[in-house]
Amino acid sequence: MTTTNQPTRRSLITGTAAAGALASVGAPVFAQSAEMTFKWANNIPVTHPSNIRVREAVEAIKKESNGKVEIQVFPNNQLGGDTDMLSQVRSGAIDFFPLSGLILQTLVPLAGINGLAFAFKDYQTVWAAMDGELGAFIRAAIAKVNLHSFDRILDNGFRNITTSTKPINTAADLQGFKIRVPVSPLWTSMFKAFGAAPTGINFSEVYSALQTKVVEGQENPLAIIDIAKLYEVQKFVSMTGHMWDGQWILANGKRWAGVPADMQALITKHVTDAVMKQRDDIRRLNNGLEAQLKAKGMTFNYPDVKSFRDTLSKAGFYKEWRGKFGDEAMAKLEKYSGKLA
Ligand code: X2X
Repeated sequence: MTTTNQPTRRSLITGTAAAGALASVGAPVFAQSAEMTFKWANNIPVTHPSNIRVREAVEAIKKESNGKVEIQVFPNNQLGGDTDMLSQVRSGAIDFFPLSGLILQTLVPLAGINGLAFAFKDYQTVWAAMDGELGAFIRAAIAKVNLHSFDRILDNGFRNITTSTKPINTAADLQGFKIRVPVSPLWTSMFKAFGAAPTGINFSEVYSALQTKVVEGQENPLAIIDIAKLYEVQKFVSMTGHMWDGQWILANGKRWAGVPADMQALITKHVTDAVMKQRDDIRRLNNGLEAQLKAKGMTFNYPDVKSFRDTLSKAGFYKEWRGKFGDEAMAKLEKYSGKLA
């Protein structure tokens, strides 16, 4: 089986052999010059803007540090799925790891708050909140578990539902629907409240879960649907835009604290620059992706979101999460989103 969004055995072996060959040529040079070597790992295919911009940042950091700071990037779940990588960044086995706040929620409950369904009406509101008071409040909670989080969050995007079986037009179409969600309490709760049958699966397993019909559908931004080639195993895109999701760039707290201040500043500068460019890339990608995905055989529909919001309200979804996040946090969110009920 060759899936495009995860390394096959063959590509892993070839990759290792290639790395070995390179190492025998290049390693002594790096070993002598790099004073600090870091591992950066993520869940996203190499062609995604997150990885393109990170590679640029890594180059710039290496150059401006005169080769002292070397960051190795392991994309596409090479080091394991998200829940695995979260353990690794905590233990120090990896140093930098971009992760959805909603998946981080298993460790930092508050980090899922931006995923409350239909909280953000547009990107302007998203960035005002996440670069403003709401984001600062979330990062303070992240710092408490000894993870450093860079100030600017990567865009993943507004999420839409795809299926192999039928378009989702109203919330009623989700009744009993077998859908993959990321491993996260808020995501599972949301789709249960819709009446669906959600299963928490790491992104590393999503393509094959869809291909083997373990689940009928999933939800993701258009950029992911395209870049991870989910159109090969899904037919319908229902533009629910039910939540906005981004990735906090996390660093192992102890390792980060040990990096000299000037090097911290250099890394932060280029990481921030990469994030701002990545946001712009995703915005531009989104504009052309519907036409591209249609050309690849997908059928689009634009549901009225009212039935989805009403279903969540009736199921007590907002009430439950208001209780869990607490009034202070909800006030920070609602400053941007308006009242959620
Ligand atoms: O796992 C997903 O669906 C993804 C790729 O969107 C996240 O990183 C949350």
